[in-house]
Amino acid sequence: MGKLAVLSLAVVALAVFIGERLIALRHTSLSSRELTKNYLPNCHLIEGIEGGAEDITILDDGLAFLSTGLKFPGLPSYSDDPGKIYTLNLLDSELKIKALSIKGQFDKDSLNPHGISVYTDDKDGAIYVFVVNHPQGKSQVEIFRFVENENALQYIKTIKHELLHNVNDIVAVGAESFYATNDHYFTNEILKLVESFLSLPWCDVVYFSPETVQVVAGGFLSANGINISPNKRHLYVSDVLKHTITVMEIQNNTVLSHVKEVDVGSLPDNIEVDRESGDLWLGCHPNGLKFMLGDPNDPPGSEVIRIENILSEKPQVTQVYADDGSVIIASSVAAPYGGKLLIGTVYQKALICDLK
Ligand SMILES: [Ca+2]
Ligand SMILES: [Ca+2]
Repeated sequence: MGKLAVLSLAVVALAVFIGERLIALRHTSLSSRELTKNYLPNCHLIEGIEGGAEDITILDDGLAFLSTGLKFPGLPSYSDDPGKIYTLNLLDSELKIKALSIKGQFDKDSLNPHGISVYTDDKDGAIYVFVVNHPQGKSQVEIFRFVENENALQYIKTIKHELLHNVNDIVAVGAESFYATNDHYFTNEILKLVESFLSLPWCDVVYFSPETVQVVAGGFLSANGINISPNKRHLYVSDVLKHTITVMEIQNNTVLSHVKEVDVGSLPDNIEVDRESGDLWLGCHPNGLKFMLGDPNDPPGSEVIRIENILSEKPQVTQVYADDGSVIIASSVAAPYGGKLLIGTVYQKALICDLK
């Protein structure tokens, strides 16, 4: 075969490969999906949140923690201020956010908070707040103790580890231990794009404790959310590019067994779990292409999905809220409490609605 023929074949093969990838990515991003509005009653925007509340979690007594102001490579940022953690008391009719002050040797200006989780120590009632932080684009986990009477966070420690390289979300399982998800395998921005383009399932879940750090689950295209069942027996991991929630049973801290995957038909981000019913609440990106483009004239929408009876033969997957972006853009978390639903977004606003 002549050189020209070999070259022609190579070009054709490359064109076929790129064509196949583009079709696959259209499916992965649900890029042709249009949303029908499905609003909840009595929704209003949370005053003071303009630069996103990527993750939210709520204590048993109705006090919500909001991780706000994330700046993430490739995504818009509507605020130049450093990130902040706020509380919001859902039992207070005012529903006003309060910034948590940070005490101790912590560089507040570098706070770029992403996933959060709270852990209550049964022994003394101490509440620990775990925050994924990306100062200067790096990945680390900050552990604070919540000082309720001062609405403050007492800085305890920063955890860095080579396995915690692209941390997106965490779930705390002890005062110093947690599971974390990585949303990419590579740390180089160009290689991250290659990873996504090739749909490499190389993302993982890492268990961390002062004694052990190890990968405990893998095979994810991009693991963007994690949480635990109320009885602490099952872990849930969202794969935003596979549109699934993976359920794993915790045999012991570092041994997880795969139970199932539940398809949600949208790009799921963070997971909150209703303590009483065990239902999963997912902040989802209904159209991944619009999410990546972030065009304010054709904004990504928002979608909230609930999964009931996830361990049963037939989990019920229900859309609770859908918005084409005209109310809130790029929802990433939905946290229910006492008949209300708090919805946070990656880089824009936050909304509170009644559930009925
Ligand atoms: Ca979280
Ligand atoms: Ca996330």
